[in-house]
This record gives sequence, structure tokens and C-alpha cells, in this order.
Amino acid sequence: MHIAFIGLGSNLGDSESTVRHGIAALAGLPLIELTAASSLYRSAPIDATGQPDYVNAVAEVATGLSPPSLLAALLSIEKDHGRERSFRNAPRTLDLDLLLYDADTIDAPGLVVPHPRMHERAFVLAPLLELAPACVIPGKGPASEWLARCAGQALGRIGAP
Ligand code: PH2
Ligand code: MG
Ligand code: MG
Repeated sequence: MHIAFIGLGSNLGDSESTVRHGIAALAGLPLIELTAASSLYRSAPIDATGQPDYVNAVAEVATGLSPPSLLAALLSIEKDHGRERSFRNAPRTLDLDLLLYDADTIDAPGLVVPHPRMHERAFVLAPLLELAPACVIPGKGPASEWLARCAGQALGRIGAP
């Protein structure tokens, strides 16, 4: 079994409900056991302007799936929730990002792990640190040190998953 962390985000439709459904959908996948889910957070959009705020969370799973198979499963959940890809960072019903897979580093077309921007985003780091306070991002260092550098990013805890 492998341990993976998945980032969830939504800023279109009923985002709180969608993120909760996304977490439940992860738990329902074959060869995936949901081991923990963070609180939900509301966050201002990063790298996008004039969009609604996001709801974000992070889930921890134990899985027998390889990284490409896990990614394919994540994309199928996004599709089930009506995800459309119109332009980069377009508002989305549900985004599921593979953040970490064990301590692996992967650089393949369409699959880069650790997620290349996770260390500079409070909406990933705060929920991740709830689940894994000692988390070290391979190639980057302690997640807690990166969160301390994200002080300017607006983020509020909504509540339990
Ligand atoms: N996702 C993005 C771009 N910007 N901003 C917030 N607050 N939350 C996100 O999930 C997010 C974002 C691309 O996936
Ligand atoms: Mg994303
Ligand atoms: Mg994505």
C-alpha cells in the first residue's frame, strides 16, 4: 500500500457540497481507502482574478494504485462532477490534484509529483498540515516552513469535512 495526499478544490456551484461529495467519491473507489480528510477551507483564488472564492480540502488515502492509475481515477471523479476544461485555471466544479505519493518524485507528461505549486499555496498547505503536521515535501522541505511564507494568502476554516 502507498500513502497519497489529494488536494480538492471547487469554485463553481455548491462548492462545499461538491468537495464533500468529492471526498466521499474518493472513499468509494476500488483499491483506495480514505484514511483522513481535512477541514474545509474558503480561499481567495490564486493565479486567477474575478472568480468566486474556492472551497479547498485535502484527503489522505492508502492505495494499491500506481500514480498514473490514481490520477486516472481522480480525473474520472472530476468528470462525474461536471468538470469542464475551458481555459487554464478556469472556475471549476471539482479539481482533484495528486499532491504527494509516498516520498516519490515523478516528472512525467501530465503527472508531476509533488504537485509543482503546492508548496506556495496556503489552501493546500494548511489542510495538509492538519493531517500531517510533520510533512516534508520531497525536494522542498517541511510544509510548515512553506506555510509560514504564505502569510498574505486569504484563507478561512469553514469546518469539519
Ligand atoms: N486552484 C487553482 C488555481 N487557483 N486558488 C484557490 N484558492 N484554490 C484552488 O484550488 C485553486 C486556486 C488551479 O487548480
Ligand atoms: Mg489544481
Ligand atoms: Mg487539477
